[in-house]
Amino acid sequence: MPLSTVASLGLDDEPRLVLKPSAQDLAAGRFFQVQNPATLETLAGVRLDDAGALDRTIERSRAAFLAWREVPAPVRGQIIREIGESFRAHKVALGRLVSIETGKVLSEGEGEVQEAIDIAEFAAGLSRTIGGPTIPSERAKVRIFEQWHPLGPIGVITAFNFPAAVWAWNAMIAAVCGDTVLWKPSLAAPITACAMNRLATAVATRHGHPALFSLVIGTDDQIGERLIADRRLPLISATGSCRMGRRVASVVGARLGRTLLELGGNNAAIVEPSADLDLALKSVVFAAVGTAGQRCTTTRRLFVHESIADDFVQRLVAAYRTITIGNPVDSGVLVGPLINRRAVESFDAAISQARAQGATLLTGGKRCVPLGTLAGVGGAQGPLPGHFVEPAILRCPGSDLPIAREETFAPILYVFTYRDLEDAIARNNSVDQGLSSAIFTDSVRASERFLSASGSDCGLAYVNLGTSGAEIGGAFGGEKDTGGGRESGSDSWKAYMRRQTCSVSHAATLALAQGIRFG
Ligand code: UN1
Repeated sequence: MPLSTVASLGLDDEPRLVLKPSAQDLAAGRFFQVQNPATLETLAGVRLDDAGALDRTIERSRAAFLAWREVPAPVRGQIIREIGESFRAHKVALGRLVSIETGKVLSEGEGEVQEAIDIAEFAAGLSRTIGGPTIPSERAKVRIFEQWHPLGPIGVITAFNFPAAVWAWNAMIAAVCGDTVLWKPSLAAPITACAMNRLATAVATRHGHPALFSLVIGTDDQIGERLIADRRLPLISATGSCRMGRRVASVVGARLGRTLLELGGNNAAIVEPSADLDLALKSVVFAAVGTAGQRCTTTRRLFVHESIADDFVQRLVAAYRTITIGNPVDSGVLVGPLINRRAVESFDAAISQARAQGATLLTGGKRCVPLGTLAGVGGAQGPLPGHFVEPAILRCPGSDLPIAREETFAPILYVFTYRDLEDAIARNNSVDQGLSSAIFTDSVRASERFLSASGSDCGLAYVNLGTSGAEIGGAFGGEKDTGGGRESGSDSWKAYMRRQTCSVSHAATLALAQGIRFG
């Protein structure tokens, strides 16, 4: 699936991309080859930045910030709204690019672009509403109020699995807040990053702000480490593994910078006997196998009440067997490939460990070679050489399985049974991560119990909806090892600004707070 299928994005003259990098450039680490994970075709070579380029980009972004912060927020909002319109105009091509680069099916690729459009609209609205409260002063003729100011150039590190939306959650909000944005995308999905950044930059440039958004592409050693250590970046927003988040937190923390972390999830769904089981089944299947299990919000653990477990699990297995695996751009395909060989190896290893720990493999769990549209040969069909696996369901004995405590970024669903809702909630909460959670029930009591202070301990809690597929309007993020950050909607904008508490007196004499008399 060549890049020419997304010609409308103008990537042909993107200076960072070459069709075929030379062997010397590859060996010297100047270029990196991006592969289509379904066909293994090389999509393009992407030029990597070195330390000097990073330094210049940060400097340019800092200088741009000094001008951008002076632009009134509602005017900034109009520019962001236009950027959203540009994403909308290119939605189909961008969605296709996300599909061919990350392996997610077309409708999910387009859905991700829709998230970027939505957050741009949200940000535009926000640009006329952000502000702080007025606080009663204990002194006469004194007014106390809070105001919010732009923070600076923001470093945004994203993962491969949402190469458009997660940047947009950060970038659109940061930009209306008056910040500039420096984006380090995953090396597994840098072409989508080039396309998104180009579209945003074209609009920003038309309005005289060519360095509002910048891109730095490189390895963690060359670029990532330098980026997080750089004091010119007051906030680093990072999405990825818990291991990566710990590193970011320690380096940025050591320089007393701010972090916004959105790390791993190990999300569970609870199916109560009172649930609408048809609805629960569909929701669990999408949340467990959508994006081939490569969302941080993927359902990885399922707790089914023992009274309905056998029947529900049987239906789940039957549903899995109807899932079409293939090239994600082909119609009818629901599950595409994993992102790379390493992901397949982690999938294999987790399945073997689960079995060694006593779980029974009910379906899937193997590598596979589906038929589909092949690389660059005009729609010819054949066996696809990419990183394909069959989504797995494992029935687990007892209440715990060590491997189920780990996040394996692949479509593996560990199924447990439970007797008491209290026990299911405790097990939902028993893992290190705390991103998303769901309960399926028609009982108000069960639902309220799940949502109460001693219920789910996750940042996201759903009732009669699966663990994935959040809308942009709410704050997105999770607790514990998920990192505690919140991005996207609600009041997440506060992370991208600095708060100033202002006290103003128009009294003729000095009055000190706390009743202090002095002289
Ligand atoms: C991610 O997997 O990093 O809630 C983000 C969801 C999507 C975002 C997932 N809106 O599944």
